[in-house]
Amino acid sequence: MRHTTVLFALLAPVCVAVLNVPSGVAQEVKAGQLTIEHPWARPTLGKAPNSAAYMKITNHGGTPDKLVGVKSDVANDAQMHMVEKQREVMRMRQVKGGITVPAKASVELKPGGYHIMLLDLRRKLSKGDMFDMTLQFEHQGEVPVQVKIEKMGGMGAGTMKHDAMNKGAMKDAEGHSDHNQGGHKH
Ligand SMILES: [Cu+2]
Repeated sequence: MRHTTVLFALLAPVCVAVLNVPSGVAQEVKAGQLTIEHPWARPTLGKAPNSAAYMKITNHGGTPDKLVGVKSDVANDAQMHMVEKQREVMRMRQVKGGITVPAKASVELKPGGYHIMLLDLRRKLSKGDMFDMTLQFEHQGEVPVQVKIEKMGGMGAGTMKHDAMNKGAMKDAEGHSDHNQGGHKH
């Protein structure tokens, strides 16, 4: 896939330039055949230990890629999560094996669906601030993005019982209820 390498080389400087846009401008990061749009996370309430990050990932290429990992200095652990309906209750679970972005398609991480759970935060997340996050894709490799901390609009999370998790699935159930309530209170 020689042309892909060349394309990436051409896009790399653009990527750096995009990362330097002033805060307040919606972020869009290009990396190879992928575009990452509007990475954002919820501010923490009080001493809430966790938060969640969202974004839209578009794959312009002819082959699928997969988000297989996430890292950020802002949290001791970052996991991919999915919200799903089980017996009329919305629950979330960790996504094992990654989130596939099909060829010529987009996957949106948004409240009520896929999200990146930021666990055991090292600092408070305040509205208007930004932090760095590194996305790890199966084919594209590492893609750094800057995540803007924003309050969520009316996106329907009020219908969700996000804290009703499978017992023992994770050690952060408390934090999840904070994360959940954050969506309701805003
Ligand atoms: Cu979650």
